[in-house]
Amino acid sequence: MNRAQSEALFAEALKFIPGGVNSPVRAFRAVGGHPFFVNRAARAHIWDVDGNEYVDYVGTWGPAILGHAHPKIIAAVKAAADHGTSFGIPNPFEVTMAKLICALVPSVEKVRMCNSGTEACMSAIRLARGFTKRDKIVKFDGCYHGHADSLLVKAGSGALTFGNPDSAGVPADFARHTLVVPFNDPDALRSVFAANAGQIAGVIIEPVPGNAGLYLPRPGFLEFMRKITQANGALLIFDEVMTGFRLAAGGAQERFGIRPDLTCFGKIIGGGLPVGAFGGRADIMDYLAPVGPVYQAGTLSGNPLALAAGLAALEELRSGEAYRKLEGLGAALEAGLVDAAKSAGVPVQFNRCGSMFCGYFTAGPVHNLADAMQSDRERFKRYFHGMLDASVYLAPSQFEAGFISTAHTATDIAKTLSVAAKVLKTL
Ligand code: KE4
Repeated sequence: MNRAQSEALFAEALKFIPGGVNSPVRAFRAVGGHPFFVNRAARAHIWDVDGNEYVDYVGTWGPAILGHAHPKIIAAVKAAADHGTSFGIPNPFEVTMAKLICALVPSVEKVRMCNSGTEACMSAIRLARGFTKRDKIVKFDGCYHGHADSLLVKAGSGALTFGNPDSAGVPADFARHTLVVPFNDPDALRSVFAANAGQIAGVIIEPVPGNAGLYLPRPGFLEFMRKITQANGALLIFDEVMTGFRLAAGGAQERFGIRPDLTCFGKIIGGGLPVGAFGGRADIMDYLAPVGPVYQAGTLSGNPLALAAGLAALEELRSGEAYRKLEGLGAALEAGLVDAAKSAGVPVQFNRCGSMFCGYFTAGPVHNLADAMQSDRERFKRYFHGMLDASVYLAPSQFEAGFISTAHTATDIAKTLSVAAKVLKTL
């Protein structure tokens, strides 16, 4: 596949941007080779600057749940842009968005908009500490909550991909307040609460972790977390930046019937524009400035273009048809890939939750980070490039999730399965 113009752009990018990318996971470091450059996207397809077309299963890491350049999102952004791009003064979209998030996610009584998932998680942690007057936070190894200092401890996503789950530059003094336990391990959670009685402000979790590939909570694990946090006066924080409005209209918490104290959002609620949000119990949210003592702010928070795009996306998703379609497409992809791997004699553990999925090159089940680390990454590399050269773009790391959109067609799925059947045989 000719990617000469991408190569030229990458050579130029390397001169002016660290690693040639504005976010590390894009650099293809985990799979080898160089990233391609995209200048157009529509529905479930992307085109690179050399004119190559790909079926896209990254979906800009989650926001493109309706596919790319959805007409209603484009129209909403264009209409909003005609009236200005930012005011720094309250605008009506902020009220509409806040009301809609509260309507779709019952645990959210009040919500604050910000500009990224990182900001949302960082602010939720600060709020939990301010509300409980405690310092310690519990997170799970392999879960990624953005790149705020206190959360870059045994983190997933790019941090895990590059083998430095504990980033340089985070003072030990910060990291020591972050306690890390394995996902799906109630005993470890019980021990950490026993050893830190009265000191834990909150537990933050991706209810369905999508930053070490994808694995699911074992039955009862999330319920156990709800109980043990309640019993210890700690807050339960669901990081639904990825799962929010994707796994159900009310996110993973609707799917699993859990009511967290705080929830973090991002991605889908910006329709592809920069966005984040965090919300939850009103008594906790009212600890935020200007009402309460916990400071949090943002020049572009509640930006009219991002909210116009996000509102168009959420209104489209509310129809309910979207989730049935996503489940159907996900089930078809799963069944086909499992069959293809079996016929090729390649051990693959395929995990899926709705329209999020990951195929691990390992025979064993994958329920946590340790299991995920068993995957044969050399095989994944060959699989990734085999699929890419056949015009199917998967996440460029074994430790990322794949995303299906409502714009994926049966033809896209059939093509993906036919390509996978061939590529798996070459591994
Ligand atoms: P952002 O700051 O990238 O908007 O969101 C951080 C974040 C927080 N919580 C969860 C569950 C997330 O998945 C993310 C970001 N996800 C990664 C993909 N695994 C973003 C891709 C990237 O870093 O370029």
